[in-house]
Amino acid sequence: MLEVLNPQPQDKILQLIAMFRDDPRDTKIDLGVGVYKDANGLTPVMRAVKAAEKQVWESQTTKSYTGLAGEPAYNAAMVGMILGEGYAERAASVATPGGTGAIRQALELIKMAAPGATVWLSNPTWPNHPSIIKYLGMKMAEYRYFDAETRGVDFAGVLEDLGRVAAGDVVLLHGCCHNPTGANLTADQWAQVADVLEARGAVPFIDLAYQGFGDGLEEDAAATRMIAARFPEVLIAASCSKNFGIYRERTGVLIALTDPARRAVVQGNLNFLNRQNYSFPPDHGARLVTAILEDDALRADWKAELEEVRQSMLGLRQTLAEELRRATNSDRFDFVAHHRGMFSRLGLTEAQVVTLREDHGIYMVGDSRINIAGLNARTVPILAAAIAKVAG
Ligand code: PLP
Ligand code: TYF
Repeated sequence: MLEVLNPQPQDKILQLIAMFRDDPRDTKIDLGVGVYKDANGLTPVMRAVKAAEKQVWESQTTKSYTGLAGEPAYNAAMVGMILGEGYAERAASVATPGGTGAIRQALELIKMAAPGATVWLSNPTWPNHPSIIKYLGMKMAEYRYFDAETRGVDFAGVLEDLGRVAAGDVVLLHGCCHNPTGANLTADQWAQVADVLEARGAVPFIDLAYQGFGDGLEEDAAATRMIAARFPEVLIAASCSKNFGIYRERTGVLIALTDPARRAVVQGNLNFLNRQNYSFPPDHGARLVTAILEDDALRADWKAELEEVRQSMLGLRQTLAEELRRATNSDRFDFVAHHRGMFSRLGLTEAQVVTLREDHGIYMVGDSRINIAGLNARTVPILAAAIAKVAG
């Protein structure tokens, strides 16, 4: 049986981890995979997460199964964090293994409900989006998103392409902190996108993996909240990997907003999908998140630490843009300071990315996406000088 299997393409982002590890140079710099790192290059367990783990360890009396949808308290806390108050009647939700699990379950739900629908993806997008859609045998299309010249959003392209979406198609939008570009829609542009989707009769599907990493916890949910308020049906796949720093706990949620009259059936279908794929979702990370969001002191401390993380990335963006100005004697990399989230796509060629890796030991994704959090005060000028040398 297994002899018929062919090798599968590897994830280019994850491949970089091994390449970096195997590079013997101690000057090497890792700007690859999207994991937050502090000034010492560490990905610490957040203070509130540690405290919540202690609480859980002390108070947990059983590890028996939870519900198929996960703990109701987790789902409610996540709906509250993402959407605010007022969605209990409209929101069906399931805990999932990470944001990826939520995306996968959302796509399976779409496949069950609308097998002929096309899922529209931004060009570019996170590579796992097209990969999972292809694996599920679903139809997909792309809308223009990134302007290679300005390194901002090609908004005319976005509107033109979304203007071709058919009624019932699904449009996947990054709720904030676009991966891989770092270029994001303004509030006004979001409203225009909503107008187009509404006019076309499309269903918005929001991937929210970086809430709190862009402009702030509330600010990063604003677009999702606007969409939730305007559309009768919305899918939201959210991840706690980054904003709670619990990557390996696999903690996410899928929220399906629907008419209150259909909520119970939609909820039943989400439970069904969990059961088909893995029965009960992981609980440990979800339990920590619930403990933090439900406790005023823990929540305040978590928010404070998340804000420190966000500010440190903003500071790095600012100094990198300044160093690049100096090193290239131009303002053409100023966009780095305007991007938001962990990533910026620099707009370098693949050959330049290879040169940075081979000659300078600087590792970034092949499309020239850098993880801002991989930098620190010492390495920012090194990166700027190397970019100036390679692309100046
Ligand atoms: N969506 C995007 C755009 C991402 O960058 C990520 C990666 O972290 C995810 C979803 C899901 O992440 P995870 O499955 O680790 O929660
Ligand atoms: O884009 C990133 O770097 C993160 C982490 O298969 C990631 O989203 C990358 C690849 C992958 C899973 C997570």
